[in-house]
Amino acid sequence: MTVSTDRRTWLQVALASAGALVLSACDRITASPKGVAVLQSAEGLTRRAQRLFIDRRALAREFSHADISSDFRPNGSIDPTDDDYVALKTKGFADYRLVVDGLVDKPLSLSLADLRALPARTQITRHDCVEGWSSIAKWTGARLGPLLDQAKLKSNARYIVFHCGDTLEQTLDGSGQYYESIDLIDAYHPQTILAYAMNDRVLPVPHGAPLRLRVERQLGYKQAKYIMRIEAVDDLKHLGRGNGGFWEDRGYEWYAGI
Ligand SMILES: Nc1nc2c(c(=O)[nH]1)N[C@H]1C(S)=C(S)[C@@H](COP(=O)(O)O)O[C@H]1N2
Ligand SMILES: [Mo]
Repeated sequence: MTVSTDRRTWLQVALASAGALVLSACDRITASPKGVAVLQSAEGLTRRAQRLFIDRRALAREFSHADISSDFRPNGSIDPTDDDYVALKTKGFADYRLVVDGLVDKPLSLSLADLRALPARTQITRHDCVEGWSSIAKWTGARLGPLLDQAKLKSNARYIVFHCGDTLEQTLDGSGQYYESIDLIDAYHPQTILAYAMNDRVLPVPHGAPLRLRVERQLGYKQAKYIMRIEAVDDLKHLGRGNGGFWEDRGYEWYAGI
């Protein structure tokens, strides 16, 4: 998959810029038999390196108006046929409510007007899909951090789950419903927003109307569209097939950082 290639390239850059310090650490690692096993596991090394070098709180690059893509293509679900979603869409999302529940002291049920009244952020960012395409758009939405503060996360909350309105794969057990999850570092990242507008217009259905996640330090499949419910949890095992997201349940990595 292109992700791991990118990560290896990134790792080379990271190692090169970290210079002698890392090289001497690597020399020590290779000197021990256990160290060789660690180095043979590219995945293990990548994870370790990410923990060492990535500042998870750094901002994703922002672009100018001139950079906005005229051909940002919608991907995955583009017009959900699920009954509940169709009913909401038919009424122009007037009855839409975002439910915020799980490990919170104050569960919320917010209309689009409520969401628009929350602290907002606008950003022009690049969306990178693992399929190998990228597009730039301007997103406006409610910042997730202040919203979670309003719901008062309990101290044992560790992940934020996004339950979506679309079934991407028809399965008997319902595991084909799209969902995603992020940790609290990404949830409180200043560029993490629940977007209701794209390129200064109401978010269109193909791109996730009425509400989609922008979590700008992550790959495309983490950008959950058609968000119906946000749940705070301490563990991801009870959701879907237990890996924290629709694509994660089908083999993609949960931490899709870029
Ligand atoms: N609910 C939902 N969210 C989703 C998907 C989906 O199929 N359903 N596809 C994901 C993938 S793989 C990508 S690349 C982006 C596509 O966003 P776009 O349609 O705005 O281009 O949405 C992500 N979020
Ligand atoms: Mo994607």
